[in-house]
Amino acid sequence: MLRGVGALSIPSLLGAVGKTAAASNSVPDEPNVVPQVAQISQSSPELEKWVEEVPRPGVMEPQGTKEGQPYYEVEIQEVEQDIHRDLPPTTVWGYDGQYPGPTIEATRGEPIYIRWQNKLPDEHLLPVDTTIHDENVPYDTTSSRVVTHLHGGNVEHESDGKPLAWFTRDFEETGPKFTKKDYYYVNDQPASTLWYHDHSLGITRLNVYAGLAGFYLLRDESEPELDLPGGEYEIPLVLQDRTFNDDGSLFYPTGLSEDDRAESRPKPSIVPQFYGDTSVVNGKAWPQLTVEPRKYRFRLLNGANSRFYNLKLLEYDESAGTTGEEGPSFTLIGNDGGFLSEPVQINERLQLGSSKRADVVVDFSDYAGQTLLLHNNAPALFRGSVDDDVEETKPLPEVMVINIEGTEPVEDPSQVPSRLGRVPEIPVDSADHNRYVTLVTQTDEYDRPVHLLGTEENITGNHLYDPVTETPTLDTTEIWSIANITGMSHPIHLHLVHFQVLGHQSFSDFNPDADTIDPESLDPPRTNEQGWNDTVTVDPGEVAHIIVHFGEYDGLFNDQTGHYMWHCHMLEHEDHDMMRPMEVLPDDSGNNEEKCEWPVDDENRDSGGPIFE
Ligand SMILES: [Cu+2]
Repeated sequence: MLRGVGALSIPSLLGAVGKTAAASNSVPDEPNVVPQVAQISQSSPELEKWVEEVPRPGVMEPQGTKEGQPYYEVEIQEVEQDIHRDLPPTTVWGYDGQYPGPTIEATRGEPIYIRWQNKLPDEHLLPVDTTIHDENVPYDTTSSRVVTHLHGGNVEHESDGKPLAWFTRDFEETGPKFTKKDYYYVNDQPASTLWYHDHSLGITRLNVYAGLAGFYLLRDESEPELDLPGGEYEIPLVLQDRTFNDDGSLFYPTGLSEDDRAESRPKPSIVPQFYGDTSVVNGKAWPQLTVEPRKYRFRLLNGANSRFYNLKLLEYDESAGTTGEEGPSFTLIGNDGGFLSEPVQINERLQLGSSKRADVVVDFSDYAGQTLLLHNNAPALFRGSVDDDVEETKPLPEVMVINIEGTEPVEDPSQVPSRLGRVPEIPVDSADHNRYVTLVTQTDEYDRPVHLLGTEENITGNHLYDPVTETPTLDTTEIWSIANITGMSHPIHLHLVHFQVLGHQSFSDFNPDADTIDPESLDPPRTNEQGWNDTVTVDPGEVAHIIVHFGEYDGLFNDQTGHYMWHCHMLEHEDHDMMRPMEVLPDDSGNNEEKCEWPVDDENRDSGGPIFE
């Protein structure tokens, strides 16, 4: 399944870009396309592995009702939490004081309200680079800025939790796109594994790393009829990587330690990517999971800043620390946007870029009394293949150990039905618009690599504050051809919508001038790209083609217009500066001046008032 750049070298890639882009633009002479693994000397203290059980996040309870619907208040707090037995308590940021935050259990067809409340102290927990969007971000607010995005939420733009809708403690100061305190989640989309996390402009990587993430499980009333493993046999697992200081505090770099240009760079400075050396699952370092010999449903989420996971269960000798035969396979029943139409057994590896979810069932009934390792073979700085030099690329092979109790299978009434969700195919010939966008690397004013998103007209990339270029119209269908002309893979996320992956092809085979995309000519979607996705991983040297309908489709999803975002979900990239607005226009007239105001109005931003009504 995995494909690398292979014989296609970066220079030939750029040659291809030059050819196709010649009419409209040119590629810089020496773009910084060769990625660096961040040279960071810090390592975590020695922690004994597999000594503590993986925690299960609690479930959030509503405080009352609003407009007859459940109403939640969630305080974002700084707290101390035990991440590992051998570490002093770690100061983290948590929703309701918990890292990860408590799970929100929602039901399709039942809207809820949430007031996210900032109760953070004055100082940020981690080193803040104040040069990121410094013309548009106040770095001198009296508390850290937060805003909570519901990832995968088909929600109104006022409740999307977009980066410019940030607010400080007790809503004292608000960003230019802040419009309301009580977010409204309509829950009119297929049952799925959503998650909520911080999305504040310029500091998303730090706020999420500090702990601001949690699950949002949207369920369908008919879901129990599927007889999937449920209750204590259904476990959400957020996979993350962290590095710790000896005193238990979270380590996050202030810059690249082996950077010969460090003198001319801001201090602290954002790093191009960050990879922690310790596996943390549901807020526990190096945890173990104890299960019965039966089927379990896992809601897997890659909640790491930059790291890719490429997962498989292997038999494991815990005392020797060695792996053996393959363990049970994952049966994929859903991904980002809900159930697949039918289950798929993953025989290779399950790949998850940052923010991707996989809803899987694993049958442990043949493994009573055994130990398994959740094994990851994705190198850090993932380039779509797993044969990179191991030393250079800081892999994190050991994610979590699973101990299966007992000596023989236990009674298990659960099943994996052959039919799951409804995924009506969006026909390629229904597309109203083909959009060609690019992923590129440039250098910023401090000579640091900066990743950007470009368009057919400006292939070398736009910055966040450049005028909006992605303006789909409600109730139309678009094909986005996403070309990666950088040296690494990027998980590309669209807010608001779920799309279907048409397939992938080599950049050199791609003709942006063609009138249509022939799916037959593409490499088919990867196993975990079937069904509804909100994030697609695009490997270097390839083009990923997705088809997306804006608005309700065949009775699924709901109509929304307004200002949203699309971006790379490697958090260091989305902060700097691989994020762009996406404006969903209400109709074909294009008459949307009120809602299309971008860049933002300085006067209104200074006064903290909303300009986006
Ligand atoms: Cu990226």
